[in-house]
Amino acid sequence: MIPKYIEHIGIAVKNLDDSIKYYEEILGVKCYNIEEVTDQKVKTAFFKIGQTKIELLEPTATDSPVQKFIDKRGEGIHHIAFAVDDINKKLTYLENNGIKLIDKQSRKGAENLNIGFLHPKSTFGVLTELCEK
Ligand code: CMX
Repeated sequence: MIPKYIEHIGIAVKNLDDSIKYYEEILGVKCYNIEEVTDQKVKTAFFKIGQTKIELLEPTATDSPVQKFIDKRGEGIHHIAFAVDDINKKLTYLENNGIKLIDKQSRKGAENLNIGFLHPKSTFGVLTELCEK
């Protein structure tokens, strides 16, 4: 199960507009997509840095997983996402190797990718996402 590259890094923020301003005006990277993922209760903003994206995540509901994260830990790195092929095969492989899955089967995520999350309790504290184009 070799990840191809880091697809994106997800960052939990309280306010998308304020954080976009920092990325655009201070770091100088352009936001190329803003998308609400209703299923995940987040509004996202994407930036490309080389092959890897930064995904800013603003919660859209009090019961959003990102709101829960911010309440508990504050703003900051929320997850890391690896690009893979054959995502469902990879999820099965991981489960067979004792990794706790949040998603047993892939589902549609932002940017129309097939995604699946691994539980941070089995990945040394890092919420991990697999993504397939
Ligand atoms: N990174 C690392 N650890 C995390 C975490 C994160 N992002 N989110 C929660 N945890 C830890 C908590 O700190 C807690 O640890 P302790 O028990 O030691 O305190 C434990 O995991 C359980 O956390 P919780 O706050 O009780 O939250 P839940 O169990 O309700 O949910 C999780 C945690 C990861 C299962 C849930 O957030 C989830 O299913 N996430 C996947 C979906 C998601 O995050 N969607 C938003 C992004 C979508 C997108 O990218 O488009």
